Amino acid sequence: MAALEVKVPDIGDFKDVEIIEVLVKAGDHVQAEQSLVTVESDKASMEIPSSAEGVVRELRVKVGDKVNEGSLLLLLDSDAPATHADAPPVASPAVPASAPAEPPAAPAAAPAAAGVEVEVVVPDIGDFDEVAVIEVLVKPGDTVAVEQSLITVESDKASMEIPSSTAGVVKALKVKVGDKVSKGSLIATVQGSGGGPAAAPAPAAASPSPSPAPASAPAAAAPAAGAGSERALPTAALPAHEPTAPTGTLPHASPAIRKLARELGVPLDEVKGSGPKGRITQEDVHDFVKAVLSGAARTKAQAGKGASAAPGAGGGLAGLLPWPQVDFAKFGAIEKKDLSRIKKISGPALHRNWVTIPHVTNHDDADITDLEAFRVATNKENEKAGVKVTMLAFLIKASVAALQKFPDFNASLDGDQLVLKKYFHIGFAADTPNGLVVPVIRDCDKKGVIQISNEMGELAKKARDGKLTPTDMSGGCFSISSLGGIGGRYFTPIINAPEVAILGVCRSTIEPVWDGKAFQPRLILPLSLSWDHRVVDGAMAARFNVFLIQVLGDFRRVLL
Ligand code: CAO
Repeated sequence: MAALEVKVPDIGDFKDVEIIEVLVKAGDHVQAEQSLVTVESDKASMEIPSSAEGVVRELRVKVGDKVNEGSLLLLLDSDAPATHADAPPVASPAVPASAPAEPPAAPAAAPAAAGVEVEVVVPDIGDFDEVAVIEVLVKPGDTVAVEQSLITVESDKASMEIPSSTAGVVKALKVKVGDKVSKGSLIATVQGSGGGPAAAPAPAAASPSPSPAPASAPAAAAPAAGAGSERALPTAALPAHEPTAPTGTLPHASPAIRKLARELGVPLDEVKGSGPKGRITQEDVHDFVKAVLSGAARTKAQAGKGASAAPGAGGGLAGLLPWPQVDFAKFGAIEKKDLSRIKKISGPALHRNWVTIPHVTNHDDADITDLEAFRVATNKENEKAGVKVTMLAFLIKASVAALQKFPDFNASLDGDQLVLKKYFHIGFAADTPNGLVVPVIRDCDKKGVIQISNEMGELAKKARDGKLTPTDMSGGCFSISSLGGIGGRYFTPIINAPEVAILGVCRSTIEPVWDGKAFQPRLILPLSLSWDHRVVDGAMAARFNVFLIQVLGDFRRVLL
């Protein structure tokens, strides 16, 4: 099958534009019109669609390449007639419906004369028609320069910033986010500063609208701000060109990223771009959301409400005070250290679980004197085989028995329903040099304590070596966090959502236990069961612990 050459179609006056995203890879099946790459100039970005359906044989571009109309993007294995391969992309159905003219270049304008109000309208923006305003970048009172972006418009395939045709102070905005605009639509009235390099008298051709400009002044009455053809300003009157984000707040992102940000309610101008030239990537948007949800960052809107306006003002959560901002260096020497990758991922999840699940923790004690004797004997018997069973493996097996008796603990909430699981996959918290991970041992109901112990050893090693796969950590029904090898008495483990309970275990110690006649030395294991009060209630949790303690006290009960 002959390969079809897919080239950049007619993209208006876009020249030498950079590819900022490649949206497909070799082997992908693409539809006609499906976006292949995103290109971006300093003021606009656009997705370039495929001219035909087929399978990508070979990519001929990469991120960072500069392309023009006719540049070869990729080879496509397609059933389309071979002639299509050479057909100029402009003739293909793939021409972006909204292929814009080069983002409205600096309109040939000058600072309006001091005090004169000029109506700034949408200039010629190619085939863009009835496009949505997605951002308004200035507000009344702002001083704007010629070419400074005023609004951003977006079609389904491209976004573009519309610059001011004149310098001065914004008097009134005539558009808001969500409005549809076309060539000639009135954007704002700007009162000329009269300053800048064009100290010349107001150009007659600027035809300012009468001052004050009536709000209803038709766009046609504002030639000063219209398309270049409507103005005839002396070039000498042009102020210095300011091509880079003059306000410092213009988000540099592709249409897809802008759409994602709007869907998530992310203020894109507050996101720090990590891409080339500070471009905002999808990961940047996700990281921003995570940071706000975890309380590590606040949006300007949240910060603006201040500490006194407690509701909705802090830490990304309604009703909380903002996170204290302290200059620690004022009090002594400090050192900053990045959180590990695991902590960056697990932190927001732990925070979500802690604040969204109504936790209750029941602390209890289990007498494991006989079980410990059995464990020691088992290890002695299997010493030669290199088998070593720790208390945690018995706890996993005992927990399965308790989950079987109390099925609501082996469940997850799904809206108003409880999803009861018929399988018994148990997660255990493992401490690694980089942070906490929770590998999962599958089908613990079908495995013996020695097998569970062996699998636990393998998973714990993988965890320490940083080699756990997502599969190793998924599918858990219930988790156990054991600090038994370290110490401590009781603690409050955080439920590992979407599970509904977690068992915390600390170090066992010999304690005097009254048997009715005398104190006996018994090995006591402290237990802490955290449970989700939306699913479990206090009585059920107490029964779960009582049963677990009975099993640990006499392990034969596992068989019942
Ligand atoms: N009481 C007394 N001793 C205990 C015990 C308990 N409850 N649990 C384990 N021990 C002993 C073991 O028998 C072993 O003793 P020896 O070295 O004499 O044989 C020693 O403590 C070390 O055990 P271990 O920790 O290596 O093995 P484990 O099966 O108990 O735990 C693992 C394995 C991977 C869970 C553990 O190493 C770990 O990472 N624990 C930390 C979990 C954690 O961080 N939880 C907190 C989560 S919330 O931040």
